[in-house]
Amino acid sequence: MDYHLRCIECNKKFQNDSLYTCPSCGGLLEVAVDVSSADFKLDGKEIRVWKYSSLLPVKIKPVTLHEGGTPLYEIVSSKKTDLYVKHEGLNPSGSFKDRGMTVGISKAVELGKSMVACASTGNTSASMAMYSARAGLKAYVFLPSGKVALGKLAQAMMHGARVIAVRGNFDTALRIVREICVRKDIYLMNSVNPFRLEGQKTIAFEIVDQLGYCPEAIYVPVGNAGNISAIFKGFSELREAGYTDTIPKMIGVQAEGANPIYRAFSERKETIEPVENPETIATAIRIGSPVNARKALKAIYESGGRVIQVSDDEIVQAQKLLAKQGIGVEPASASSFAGFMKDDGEFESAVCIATGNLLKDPEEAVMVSEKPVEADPDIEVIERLL
Ligand code: AN7
Repeated sequence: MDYHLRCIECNKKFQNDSLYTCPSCGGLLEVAVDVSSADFKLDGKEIRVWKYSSLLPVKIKPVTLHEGGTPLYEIVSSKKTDLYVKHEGLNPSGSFKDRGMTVGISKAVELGKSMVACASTGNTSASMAMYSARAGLKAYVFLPSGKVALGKLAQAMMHGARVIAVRGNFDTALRIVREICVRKDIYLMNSVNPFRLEGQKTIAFEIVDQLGYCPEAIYVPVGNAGNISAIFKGFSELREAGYTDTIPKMIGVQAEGANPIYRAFSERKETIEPVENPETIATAIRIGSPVNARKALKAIYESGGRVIQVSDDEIVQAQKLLAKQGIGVEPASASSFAGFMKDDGEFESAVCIATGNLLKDPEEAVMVSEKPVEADPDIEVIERLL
């Protein structure tokens, strides 16, 4: 498949896969793929990331842990919409990041890199640690100290990454890792890396593959804003290749305490003002200065979508409602459903992306759930407790 990197700001084209941003204007790059190469059928069969390899810009045998192919659950809601939840928490490391990582780590190997790094609110680091272990690469992870959910930290540590807890928030950690990657020739795996987003666009491919049609709206939790950009790109490619006629409205959902994209959208702006001290129970999206803001805002405007903000309370309520239907997700992942519940958009069909697994943040789950009842091992006493 033919592809090149293209700057989303100045439109310049590049054939050098090692770039992250435009050498001439500093803009974000995207992978422009030749969609006429697409040779998969959206027939609902054998769904996983590498089913769509004809549109994935990797030239070697990929590093894979069998990612993608996540279930699309029909769920009951109070609205008239045919509603589905795509449970990305059922990927190998428990989040959607694995889709990007299988492509990103394969690209690292293809480029001959031996070291990779990322700043992370947790899930990127867990996924990167896992895929680097698989590929035999050295992994360096930069986390906002004390602000990463336990399950994610455990994964990064167990899979052998070198973990550095930076005294600062995610935005600070990202600034540092970007500089370190340049100094030390380490390959950067954050979503400023355009190849990561290529993997994540397969969420769009899978939705149409599973549903057999293109839904009217997609609700996506937004933190660093890579995923919503990637999903929009996926739908755009499907339309360009003739698989669908329409593109869903991309509806971004942010936490009230970390809402720079919401604010920009409310004023119909193309760029964001960073939120200085982002705060939310959904630590995964506790991000004040999203790198992919420009891509995400384009996706939202071009698709006729919008941005909704939700409170921590609304996030927890949504998490509990999903849990009641057998779908266990971490707080950030529930924000998409919280946004749907709050929205007055009357769609015939919609998909909420649940981005990460309940087990990622066990401390939050314990904190917001009914506590276990302690009891002596006495049948009569225990019977009365039921
Ligand atoms: C569960 O792991 O940024 O808008 O460093 O873990 O593409 O950033 C995680 C983000 C949503 C937001 N849901 O996605 C990281 C990180 C979950 C997440 C998001 C994240 P983007």
